[in-house]
Amino acid sequence: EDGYDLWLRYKPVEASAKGAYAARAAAIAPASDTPTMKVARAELERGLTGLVGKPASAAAGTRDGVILLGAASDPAVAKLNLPLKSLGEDGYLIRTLPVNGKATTVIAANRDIGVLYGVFRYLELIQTRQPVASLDLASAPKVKLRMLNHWDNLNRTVERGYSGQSIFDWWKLPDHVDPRMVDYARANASLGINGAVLNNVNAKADSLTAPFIDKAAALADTFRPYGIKVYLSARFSAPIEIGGLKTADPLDPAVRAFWKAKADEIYKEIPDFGGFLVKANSEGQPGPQDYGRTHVDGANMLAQAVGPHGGVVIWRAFVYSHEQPDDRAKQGYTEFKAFDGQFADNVVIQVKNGAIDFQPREPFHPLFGAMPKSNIGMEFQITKEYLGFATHLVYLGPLFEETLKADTMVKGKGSTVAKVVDGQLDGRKLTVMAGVANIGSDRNWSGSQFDQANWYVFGRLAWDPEADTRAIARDWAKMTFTNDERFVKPAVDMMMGSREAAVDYMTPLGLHHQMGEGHHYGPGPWVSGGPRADWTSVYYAKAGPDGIGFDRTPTGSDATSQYAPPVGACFADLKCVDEKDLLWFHHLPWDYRLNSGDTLWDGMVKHYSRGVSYVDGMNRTWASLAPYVDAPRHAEVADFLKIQRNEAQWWRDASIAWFQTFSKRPLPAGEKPPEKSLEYYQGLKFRFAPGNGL
Ligand code: BDP
Repeated sequence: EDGYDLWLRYKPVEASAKGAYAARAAAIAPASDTPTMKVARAELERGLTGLVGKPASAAAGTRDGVILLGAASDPAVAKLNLPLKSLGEDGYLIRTLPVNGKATTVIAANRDIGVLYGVFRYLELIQTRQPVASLDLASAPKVKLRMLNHWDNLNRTVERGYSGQSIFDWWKLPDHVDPRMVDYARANASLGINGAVLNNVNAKADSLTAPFIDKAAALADTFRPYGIKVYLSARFSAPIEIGGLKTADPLDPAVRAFWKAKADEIYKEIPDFGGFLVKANSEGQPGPQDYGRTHVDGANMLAQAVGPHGGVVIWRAFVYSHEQPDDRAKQGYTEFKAFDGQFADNVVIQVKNGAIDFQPREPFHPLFGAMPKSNIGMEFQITKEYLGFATHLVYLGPLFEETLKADTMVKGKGSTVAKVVDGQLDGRKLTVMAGVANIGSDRNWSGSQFDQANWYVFGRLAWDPEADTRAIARDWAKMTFTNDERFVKPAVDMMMGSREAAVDYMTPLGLHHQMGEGHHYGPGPWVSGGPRADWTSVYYAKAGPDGIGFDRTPTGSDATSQYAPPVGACFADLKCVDEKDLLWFHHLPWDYRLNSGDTLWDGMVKHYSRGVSYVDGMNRTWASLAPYVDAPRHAEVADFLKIQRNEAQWWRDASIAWFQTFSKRPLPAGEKPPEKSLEYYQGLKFRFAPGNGL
């Protein structure tokens, strides 16, 4: 196996359990023949054939063990009077009931797509060896738009991509659609993902020209039966670059006409086009501020163009100004908060989970909960730009869950980020959860076997932001490897601690942005200079003889005041702030006492070492799991864990060597000195690292 089949392997169930499943899944009765019902039926047949044996075709009620697939409007389902209403557009119900006295399983939904989601769930039940003899379950997604954002360039390079080339082959499209596109759609549909932005947020206007629209349309046609809409990142200056205009000013009538005509042109080719994703006035991208206009002017202009077609505009809040303010972490909030209530109904503001940039750990972004009159979407990064790329085993479930469970307190206790994102808190309907994809042309899709789990957990959380990420990891491990508990338990334990380990060996105790320059590979706590202070490591660590950490309390940048008062006050208070966020919010002396009784310096060193030890433990665990995993996948993971072990050590040693020049303290007893000199680590260059600009 090479990982291509992801969690949809459908390997045979053990002989002892097979009979019971086969009896319940002996035949399939699709209630209609729409494109989505066809793929639902095909998936069920494929899954059952692999798991328990090829099912027959039979109408419901003619024999025991028929699985009836249908939407509310299909007569075979309608006459069963099932409680489908509360399932909404995408939910499903799976129920065992007698039809003409014959044991039947119904997978029903309001729309065909819900039936497909139900089919995947049914297969998952068998894949994870749960009973199916007497089912009564229903599930509906809490978030409306569950999207992947591909940072894929039109030349097939992928920004921050660690798994090969872009899977979108613009050269051969639209005449040839790679069969892989179907597997991509199946995998996403199995999680309920229903949107894909095809191109990088650092967009080229070319993606909006007629040939590229044709190509996107071919993908849209392929994805449609799987319920996946395509979206495009729109370059704000496209009216100049491809429209022959002199300006992209959103209040200019010719510019507005350009976007309206462009939207009309796209919808002619792709009638269910999702809409535009926009990165504006951020990191050099063009935007409305270039013309003295605002985010509202820009977003609402585009919203007006796609609105009549049912499209949305997803406008990113990842902005920080060119004026280089005192604290980059404050910029998103500063630029957006005041606009609450002014964005059009079909605009969503997409906010990264934290206020800086997808660091191994960040406190939740202060915009969550701060704009109740706007649609606020979540942007997570699945690709591990700051968490060791594809070769570090880091399960992101706990990172996502930590953010989603964080309490904004804006409406009292329990005002979690999850409730902002799923719209519950402010009664919002247009909700978004986006993940920056880790998918590429590698056979294993995600660059490593375990990075598939990050795609998987993102999708499951987009469906239910309050889901438990350990349970999700268990499902994933069972489907991807084996149900043998002797594998599942240790593998999942290892996954669950892996993110904390990365935090420990990279940026413990609230440190952040300490990585290598440009490519972001490896440690670079000494990075300084360059065009912007807030692209350097020294700006964020603020290490000096007096101590370390970024003071974001009222005595410092006062970023804490962007949170609801009880939250901000807690972050600013050394007695209340969680130690995991300590140096994010506080600048503290090297001999500050941690909860453990250690000094800050000693505690930091121990965290780095703890991270390295955890990776040692993962290496041992994985070695012991060899009997349960096929050789090729076991070997790949083992190789990567060795890389991770060496790089964790490198992170520890380089960081300690650097920070010791300020702390001027010895290492705590029993701690080994860095293997090499600071100059050695500082001298390392990585021309081969992805993203190095070669
Ligand atoms: C940062 C990446 C950069 C992206 C940017 C973004 O380093 O490549 O373009 O975020 O989100 O994480 O726009």
